[in-house]
Amino acid sequence: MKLFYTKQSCSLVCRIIINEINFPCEFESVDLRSKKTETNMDFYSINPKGSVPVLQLDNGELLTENAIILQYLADTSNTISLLPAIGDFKRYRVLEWLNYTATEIHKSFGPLFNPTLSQEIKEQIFIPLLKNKFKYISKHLEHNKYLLGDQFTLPDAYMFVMITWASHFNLNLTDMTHLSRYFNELKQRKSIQKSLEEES
Ligand SMILES: N[C@@H](CCC(=O)N[C@@H](CS)C(=O)NCC(=O)O)C(=O)O
Repeated sequence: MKLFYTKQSCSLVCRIIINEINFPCEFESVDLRSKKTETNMDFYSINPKGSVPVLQLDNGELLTENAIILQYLADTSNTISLLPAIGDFKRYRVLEWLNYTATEIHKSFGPLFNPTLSQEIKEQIFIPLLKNKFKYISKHLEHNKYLLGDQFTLPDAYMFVMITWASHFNLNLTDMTHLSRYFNELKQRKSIQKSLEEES
């Protein structure tokens, strides 16, 4: 198995889960500007969408879309603590948070990465929108250690990476005490520390 990744991007979420389940995996970096991989392959030939993450399975199959790769990893390794099995309603609660993180949080960062938008527009429109979403999450975390209560599950890895992005855009979250507590605890997690070291 091989993960095509870019340092500090959303592919870090897949690396965290790979480390969480201790799956043997190779890693090949991708330069998202030139769309070339570390071994000089044209990245579009691997993923015509041009985005990381991509998981290459041992049979050559290429799987894209972060939230789907995460489900594949949890299901294939049978790690029901990360994603409960089919038949357990809790599975849909995990997927509910996973989808929210991918579609509402991750995608809301899009305009902040856009170099054609002025800093003023980012600060007046897009940063407050994201901050409101983080406020909702912080409130949820007031009575929950993780997004799903006492159990670390797939969306926690995703949310961790999203919170690391916030600091790159001067999105000050320090007044959100429950979110800060959650982030600081996640930073201590072995799989997260290992992943951060591997991408430092
Ligand atoms: N829908 C994709 C989006 C992934 C995505 O946004 N990847 C970013 C890095 S975080 C990327 O590769 N951007 C470069 C591009 O799309 O050209 C997913 O959920 O996996």
